[in-house]
Amino acid sequence: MATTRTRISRKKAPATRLDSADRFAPRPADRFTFGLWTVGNRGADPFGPVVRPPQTPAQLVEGLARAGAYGVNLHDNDLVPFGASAAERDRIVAGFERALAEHGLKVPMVTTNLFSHPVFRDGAFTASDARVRAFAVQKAMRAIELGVELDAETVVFWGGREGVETDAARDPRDAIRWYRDCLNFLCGWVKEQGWRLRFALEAKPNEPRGDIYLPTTGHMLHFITTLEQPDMCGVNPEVAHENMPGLSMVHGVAQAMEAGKLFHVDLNAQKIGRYDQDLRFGSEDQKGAFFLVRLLEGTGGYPRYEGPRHFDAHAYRTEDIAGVWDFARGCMRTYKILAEKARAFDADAEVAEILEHNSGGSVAARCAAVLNAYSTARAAELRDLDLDPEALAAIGHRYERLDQIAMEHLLGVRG
Ligand code: GLT
Ligand code: MN
Ligand code: MN
Repeated sequence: MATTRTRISRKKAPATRLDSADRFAPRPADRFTFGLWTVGNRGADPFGPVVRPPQTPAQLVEGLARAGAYGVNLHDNDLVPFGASAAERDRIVAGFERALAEHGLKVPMVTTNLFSHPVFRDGAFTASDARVRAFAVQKAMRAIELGVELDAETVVFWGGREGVETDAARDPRDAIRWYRDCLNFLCGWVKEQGWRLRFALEAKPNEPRGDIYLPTTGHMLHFITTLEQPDMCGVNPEVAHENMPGLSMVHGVAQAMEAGKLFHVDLNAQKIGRYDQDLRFGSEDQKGAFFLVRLLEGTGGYPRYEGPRHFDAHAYRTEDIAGVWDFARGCMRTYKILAEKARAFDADAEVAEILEHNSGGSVAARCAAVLNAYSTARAAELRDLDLDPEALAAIGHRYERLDQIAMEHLLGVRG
């Protein structure tokens, strides 16, 4: 009986009818994207096999368009099986392009699977054997050509196998140098072709390797400054990857934005300290998700992030195919709900008043101006400033109140 009711209510909840009146309904203009590997995830985990039937790339494109997404991203082998002949590849890509055109979906990002095939079990760009590194670069070149064919703007590099279980394997400085050499090679090649592509490097601290090189967005940001074409390269931070080791996604993304390096973003959810869960966006740590959306939308200041909002997540293993689309709609709706909450929070007069209280008034403005850039005169002026640490220390900052206001916006009782 319960099953029947569920089935009936699913049929009776026509996404289209509800959505037309629903301000949180995802629309292509929101620029939401998913990977073929996300909505195509079949629920296998290290302890059990797949639980959902396969969906073809064309079915996934159709489902995403119906759900209101803007685009679909892919690994080379999400679309073209490893080892396919050139003719087979061309046939598959042509069919996929027809599906994209029919449903009006874009492919803003492509990436290379440099982690599944056993050839990469000692790494791809950082493998000790240069033949493996050369094969990895070859494979990335073919994936980039596919991206160019599909009109992608961004190429993501997630080095899932770039790491070790034991540092007896190699000197990590060799790994970092080989990583750099491979990226320099690919940047040089892309530049020579005249393609306007950008590379987005995605960090992860561990899993599947015991330790992955360049484990955080911060590590990646520095590594990029050592490349031959640093302007071509930015980062692709992922919520789960920053949260696994207990770091703040908001701070990693903010650092990337401030450096002009947020080229892509992987949205999902994660409980701190666990394996990479890739949960529905906003389904854990709603406050973290709220401040992340606020940052991306720019409601608290600074320019908005204009790239696609990509969800690198998948449905719970409990779900059937209908549940996969519940999952996808959930990611997008939660993003839009949080964007509305962020706008309300930043338009809240009491928020503005508390932030103003903490900025310290006219003497503080003078201090900020002095600190803005060093000069001999400013150093002298700074020395003469009459600052009373005891008086400053006595000021309460009202963050309990401010955070409670954020909570009340989030919980839907304010704004
Ligand atoms: C893989 C990984 C993701 C990366 C994808 C891009 S593949 O699913 O867990 O975080 O973004 O290679
Ligand atoms: Mn990711
Ligand atoms: Mn992940």
